[in-house]
Amino acid sequence: RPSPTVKVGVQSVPFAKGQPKPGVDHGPELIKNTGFITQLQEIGADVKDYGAVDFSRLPSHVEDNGSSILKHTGLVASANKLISDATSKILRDGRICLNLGGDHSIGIGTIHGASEVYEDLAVLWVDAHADINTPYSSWSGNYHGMAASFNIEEMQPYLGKLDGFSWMKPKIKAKNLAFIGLRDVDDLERRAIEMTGIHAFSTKEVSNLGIEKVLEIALELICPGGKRPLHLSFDIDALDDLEVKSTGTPVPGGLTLREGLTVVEKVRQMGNLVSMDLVEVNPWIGTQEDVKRTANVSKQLLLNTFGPYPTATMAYRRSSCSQL
Ligand code: NNH
Ligand code: MN
Ligand code: MN
Ligand code: MN
Repeated sequence: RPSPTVKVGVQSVPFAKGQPKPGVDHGPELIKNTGFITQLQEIGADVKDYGAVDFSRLPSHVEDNGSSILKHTGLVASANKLISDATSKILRDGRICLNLGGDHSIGIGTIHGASEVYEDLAVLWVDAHADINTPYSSWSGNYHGMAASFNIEEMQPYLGKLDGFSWMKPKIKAKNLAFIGLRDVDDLERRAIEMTGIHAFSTKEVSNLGIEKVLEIALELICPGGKRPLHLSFDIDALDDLEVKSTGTPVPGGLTLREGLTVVEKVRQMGNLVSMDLVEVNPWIGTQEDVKRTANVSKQLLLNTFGPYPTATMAYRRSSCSQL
């Protein structure tokens, strides 16, 4: 009965330069301080802490090209090369790689690293935003809003040649990526989604169909039969701004915590998860209460992703509801 031991490798990815707000590089520390690793170990998961991706040799500051609105291109590029290599290494150790961000620009490297090890990787991108801007379409110049496009094959013609990114070999096909939770998408991002045929489920689909159905459809589209390896990129702002306040760009009308938990539970059930990001947790935003709540929500998500017995199943077993 006990599910086979999950083997997880956790790495902190304290990178904040993909967006303007300081503090998101302290996300990993906040999430780790919830004690989720010990809690998972106590229920039988094999979790190894790999510490933080080593950014010590990154320059602390790189002058941006003054004629461009793009922010910290050089840093984002070199950080993601390190992230990609670190991710591949954990995967080659035979563990699921759990990346604690950091802002979502780290998805450039985590997905690249995972797709180097697992050909045919599918990506489930859970986010209020599509993060499919290009260096040309982005109005903000923030790389966390472009992370998806960097790994999508069909987006390559639109990215142009950027200094520092020549190491990237994008391998994700648009049809193998699905968005869930979208509700703040730029016009040019809509165009990119339509043009490439990426599967996109906004919060409207979630309320119309229900999260279970949306997941069933999305997962069957990107990894039919659960056969393709899966990367889950979970931006905490996918959840409603009432659930999560300590994040850089909260958006109202989002997923409830229960819906978020259903996402990770379904993914776990499918059994093909190879890597996961949990990003945009920023302990420098909000009140102490907000930070506590955001940390706790993050912990719940991780426990229900990797815990052999999700809290829901426990409650169900203990109750006398078996006749249902
Ligand atoms: N679409 C906007 C941009 O390109 C916002 C992205 N912000 C995010 N993404 N938080 O998850 O900058
Ligand atoms: Mn900082
Ligand atoms: Mn994002
Ligand atoms: Mn987002």
